[in-house]
Amino acid sequence: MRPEDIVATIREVDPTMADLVAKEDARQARCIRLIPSENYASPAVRATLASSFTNKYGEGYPGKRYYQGQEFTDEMEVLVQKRACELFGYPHAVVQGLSGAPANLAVYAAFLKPFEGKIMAMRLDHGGHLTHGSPVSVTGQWFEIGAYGCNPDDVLDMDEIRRQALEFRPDILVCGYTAYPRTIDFEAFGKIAQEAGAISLADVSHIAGLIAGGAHPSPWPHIDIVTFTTHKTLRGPRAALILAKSEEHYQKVEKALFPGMQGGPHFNTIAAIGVALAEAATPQFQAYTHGVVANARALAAALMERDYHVSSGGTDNHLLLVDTFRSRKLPGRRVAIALEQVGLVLNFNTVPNARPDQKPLFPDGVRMGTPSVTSRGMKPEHMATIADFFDRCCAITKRGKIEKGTGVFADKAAADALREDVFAFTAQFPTFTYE
Ligand code: DSN
Repeated sequence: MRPEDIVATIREVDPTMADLVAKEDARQARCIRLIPSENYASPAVRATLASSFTNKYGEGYPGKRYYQGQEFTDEMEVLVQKRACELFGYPHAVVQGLSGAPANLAVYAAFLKPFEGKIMAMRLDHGGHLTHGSPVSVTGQWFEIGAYGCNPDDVLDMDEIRRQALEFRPDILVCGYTAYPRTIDFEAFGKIAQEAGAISLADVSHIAGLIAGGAHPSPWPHIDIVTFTTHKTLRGPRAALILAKSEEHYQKVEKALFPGMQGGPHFNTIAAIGVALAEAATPQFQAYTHGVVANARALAAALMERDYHVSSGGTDNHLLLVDTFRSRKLPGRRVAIALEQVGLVLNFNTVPNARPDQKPLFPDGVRMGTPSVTSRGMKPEHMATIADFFDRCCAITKRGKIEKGTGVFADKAAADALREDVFAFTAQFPTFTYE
C-alpha cells in the first residue's frame, strides 16, 4: 500500500489522524534524515504490519501456546526464527522481543539476580546505551556496573578492557553501542569474557543490518548472546531479536522474556520482521549496507575537510560523532535545533573526551548516520552536499547566550535560502529506493 493510500483509508474514519500521518509522510520525504537509528521500512514491511496478524492474540511459543487459533501464527513465528538463524548464523533465535530495552532486560533477567549480578559495559557518555547500566535505568539500579570507556583517541582499548574485566569479574560483559563509529572486535570481547568467566552479550542494534549485509564482521561464533532492534540498519519494523549460541542460554532467555517480562507477542510485527529478514538476505541489501558505510565515510571525510572534529577521525560503520563545540564553539543541542529548522534532522549527543561537564541534554556534539539517506539512493558524491548544508547552517547559527524570542539564526534570510536548497535537494530522492 502506498503512503497516500494508507492516508486515504485512515481519512475515511479519522481525518485528524490522517492529517497527522500525511504530515509525517511529508516531513520524512522533505528532510534529510540523519538519525542513525532510523530508516525507511519498505512498503512490504509496512503492509505486513497492517496485516490480519495484528488481530491475533496468543501467549507462549510455537507449539506451546495458551490460546487457540495459532495454526498460522505458529508457522509464521517458526519461519521468522529460521530466517533469523540463517541470516546471522546462530542456531537459536527469540523473535518476540518488543523492543531493544526489554530484549536486554530479558537477557539480564535470565542470568542475573537483582542486587547481586555484575555487568560490565561501555559508559553512556562514550557511546553505551541506557540499558547497559546507566544509573537512570533499572539496569544501573539493580546490578553492579563496571563501566569501560574509550581511550584519548576515542577508540576502545582492548588491553585495558581485558584488564578491567579480570579485575571486576562481571557476570555479563556487554559490547555493542549506540554511538561508536568503529569496528567492534567481537573475537577479542568473546575471549575476554571467557577469561573473566562472564557471558558475552553483543547489543548490535545499530549495526545488525551491516552484519547481515557483510559490511561489519559478525559476532558469530565469538559472542554467546546477541540482541538487536530490527528497525535501524536492518530496515524492519520496531522490535527486537535475541540470538543464542547454546540451547541452555536460549531456553533461559525465552523463559525470562515470556512469562518473565512480556505477555502476548505482537504477531504482525514478528511477521514484518520476517519480511525484513527476507529482504536483508538479498544481494541488493548487501549492496545497500556497503553503501551505508561508504556514505558515512564520505560524510565524515567531507566534514573533516571543512575542519569539523569527527570523533576517532572518521568511521567504519553507519554513524559519526561531530564535536561541534570543539569545531565551532557551538554546543550540540544548538546545532541540532538549528539544523532541524533548515531540514536536516539528527540528534545532539555526548562525544568521548569532550569537555568534562557535558550532559546528555547539553552535550558537546551531534550524532549522524547514513542508513536513511542511503535507503533514498544517495551516494558518496551527495555527502559533500550534506556536509555543505551542515556547514552553512553552523555558519549562521548564533554563538553564546540567545535572548528569548530572537531565534537561533544570526541571518534569517540565509536560513530561509538554505532550507529551500535542502528541500530542492531531497526532492530528487524518493523515500523508497531499492538498488
Ligand atoms: N539510543 C537509541 C539510539 O541509538 O538512537 C537506541 O535505543
